This record gives sequence, structure tokens and C-alpha cells, in this order.
Amino acid sequence: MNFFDLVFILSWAASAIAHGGVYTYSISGTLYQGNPWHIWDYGPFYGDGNSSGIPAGIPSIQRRWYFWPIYDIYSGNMTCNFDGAETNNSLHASVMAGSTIVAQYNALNFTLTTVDKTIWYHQYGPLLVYMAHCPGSSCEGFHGTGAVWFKIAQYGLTSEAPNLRGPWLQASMLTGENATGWPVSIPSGLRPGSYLIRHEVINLQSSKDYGPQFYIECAQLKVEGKGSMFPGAEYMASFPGVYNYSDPGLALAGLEISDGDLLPVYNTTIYPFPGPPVWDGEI
Ligand SMILES: [Cu+2]
Repeated sequence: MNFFDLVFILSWAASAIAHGGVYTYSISGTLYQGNPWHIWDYGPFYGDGNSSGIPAGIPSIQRRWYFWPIYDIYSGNMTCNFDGAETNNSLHASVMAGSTIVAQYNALNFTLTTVDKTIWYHQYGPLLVYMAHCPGSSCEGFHGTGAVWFKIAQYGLTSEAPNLRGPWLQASMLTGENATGWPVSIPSGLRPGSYLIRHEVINLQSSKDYGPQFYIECAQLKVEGKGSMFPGAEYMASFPGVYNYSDPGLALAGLEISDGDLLPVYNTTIYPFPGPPVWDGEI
């Protein structure tokens, strides 16, 4: 029995499981399928139970990802999930600087014999988007190592939220049947080239013992346009590296964000986003 089978069995015994990530990207009218993996490797338990709708190993713009949350903030999985590899014949999506990418989230529900695609459940915590320039003519072989990531957007509470119990934009954009999807504009002044885009959902409704849950997926883009801007070193961050458990926006993770008496730490509408400032590459 491998590690993942063991995790599934233990978790199944404890409660229903539903974790996930970006299933599709919509870019200028084209829908790109994501690349969740390892679902097809569960042998006697899950080998024939996959009904998640995405066949294994299709060429994709998305780096492979695994549905389980990342808890270890110092793990290499903080870069582009586990294992973050490109598919064979991986694709790059063409996107004009200034245009919008909409990511749609789903989760996977597990029993001992089935794997089913389901809706995204989490709704407490921020959404952050980073990009990294790929040094070659494509992103193949580039794994986002070092201080190469710059933040292009972050989303926290909705305007009507009275405190950190929300509602958060995660709920309206990602969660449930009526989720709008998560729109992100590529900075209009960004110079053309190959880039990884890294979507990150942080679930703050998590046991204090485990800390926040990170859901991270990367995809390959070919940015076009007439821009010539690129962020300076003060905007650059490493994953892993830039986050710590003591960061104010991460240290407040706990199940109490949703239940019981409102703790003082949640009684604010100012959420301290982790990571570097957002780079405003607009022209
Ligand atoms: Cu989850």
C-alpha cells in the first residue's frame, strides 16, 4: 500500500473528503482542460472508479497537480503543487496582455470505490495569483525555482463582510453550483514571452495543528502584446520561501474562523495578505 492509499483510507474513515483545484481555464473564448493526476493510479481502490471527467495524460497547459492540500509551507510542492510536471506535448495558451483568464474550481469526492468530481467547498481565505517568466522559448523544463514569482492579483473579503468570517470572494468565485469563476487580468504592460501563471487558494478554515491549507496550480502561457514592462526585484518572491507560518495572514488559520464566539483576531475587515505587494504592470 502506498502513502496515498493510506491517506485516503484514513481520511475516508474520518469524514467525507473533498479537495481539489483548477479544472478549467477560459481564455479569450477558448476552454483549456486542467491536468489533475494520480487519480488513475489508485490500483484496486480507484483504478476503475474515476468519473471526474478528465482523461489521464491529455496534453494540457496546466502542470500536473494533486487534489490534496499542501500543508508544509517549506515544501517544494509550494511552487506548483505535486509534482508540477508538464504533460507530454504540453501546451501554452496564447493570451494578450490585458485580457482575462477565468479559472473554474472543482473538487474530488472519494469513497473506497469511486472518485467523483464535485463542487468546491472551501470559502474562508484569500485567492492570490502569481506569474513567473520562463527563461527559454517555452516553459518546458522550467520549474519555477528561485525568486522568480511576482504577484499580479489578490482577492480577500467581499465589500459587505463585517469581519474575517466573510463572505470572502473565494465563496462567490469558487464555491458551490453558482460559482462565477475566478477572473484575473494579465497586466496590460507585461512584456511578451512565456510565463507560468500560479493560482493559489488559501483555506484558513483549518485545524490550528495543521495550519492553513494551500491549493496551488500552475499553467503555461504565451503572453502577447506590445508591452515592455517587467517587475523589479522588490516584487520577486520564491516558493517555497516567501511565506512563513508566522505571517499574520497565515497565523490566524483555525476552525474558529467559522464557528463559535468571534475571536478578536477575526474581528477586522483588514486581511493582511501574505507575500510581496501586487505588481501593477498596467499601461
Ligand atoms: Cu479541501
